[in-house]
Amino acid sequence: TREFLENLKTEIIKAKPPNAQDFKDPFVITKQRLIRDLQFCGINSIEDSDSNPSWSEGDDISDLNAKSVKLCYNNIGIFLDFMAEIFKRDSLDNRGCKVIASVNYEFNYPNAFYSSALGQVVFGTGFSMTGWMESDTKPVDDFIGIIGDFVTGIDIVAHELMHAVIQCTVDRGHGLDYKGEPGALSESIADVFAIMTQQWYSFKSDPNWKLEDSDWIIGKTAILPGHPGMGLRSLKEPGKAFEIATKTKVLKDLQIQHYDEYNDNLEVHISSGIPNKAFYEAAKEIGGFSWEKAGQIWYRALIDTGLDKTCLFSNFANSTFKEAVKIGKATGDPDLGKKVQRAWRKVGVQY
Ligand code: ASN
Ligand code: ZN
Repeated sequence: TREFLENLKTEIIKAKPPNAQDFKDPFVITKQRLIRDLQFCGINSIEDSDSNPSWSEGDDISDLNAKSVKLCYNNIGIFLDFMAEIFKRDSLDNRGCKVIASVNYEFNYPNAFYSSALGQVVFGTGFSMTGWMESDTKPVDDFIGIIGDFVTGIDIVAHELMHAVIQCTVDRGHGLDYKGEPGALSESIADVFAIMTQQWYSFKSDPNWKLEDSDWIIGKTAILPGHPGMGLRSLKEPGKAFEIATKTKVLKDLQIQHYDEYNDNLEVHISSGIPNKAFYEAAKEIGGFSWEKAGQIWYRALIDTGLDKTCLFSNFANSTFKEAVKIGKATGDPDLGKKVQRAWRKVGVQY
């Protein structure tokens, strides 16, 4: 059933972000170091941000009774550290820009987003009221009881920040069109760097961590405890992340994983399963940690190959192939191009 996403979309539209002009503190690109200024918007709305405390790096957080701010701050930090250490990237724009985020946006807002108009990321609590109440594990009538907490997950925070990176990089600040294949690519690239951030952080926290230990799941924390479902999306098995029977309906992950099933009318988070699965297959085929070779290939394809806003799966696949051949030559791995090509073929993308 598509009802789940239809419902979710309706909710998102109801809770849509304010216009850029409404925002009192516009995004400023600075040449400063990695500074993560977070605005704590309370649970009401972004418009209230003036009257709420904001928090800057170096401030004492011990007396700040805002778990969400702290979580958000730490997760942004992990993403920036990952980009710096693994891709030598200096913040989102590679010029050390500030990152602005708002947490606890609106009331029960069941999503997170990056707004290019606002130049910031925004996170909702879903229905868990993170930092305010215990998670709701009551039986569910509909999806309202299921979705929770968008700031706890490193992967969710990384996904939203990656949208900003894509925006800065593709088509001289235009980013990828948010529909059809470029839209699905935007969603997929955000997921790919999100899963790598999550995996890299697992490895940093436990040197015995292996790639086989990864579940390849995005958005575990967005499913409230007590409900079935691994998370919002699976790069390993797109379409299998969740299936939740409520009293009246079955809510199901609808992602597709083969180009045979693709059409331009599919919602971008559904068709992103195709390039997501291609990345999973490439990482598995290449071996090692995902960020060592597969991730480098995807990163170079994103920043170095002059992608434009209408980029199709086949264009991006071709870019990854060319980068793989280059990296393969440089690292004495002559089959790297073929491995990447095989991954795209598995999901039905030819170039
Ligand atoms: N969390 C979603 C995303 O970043 C928000 C949306 O669908 N606009 O893709
Ligand atoms: Zn996204």
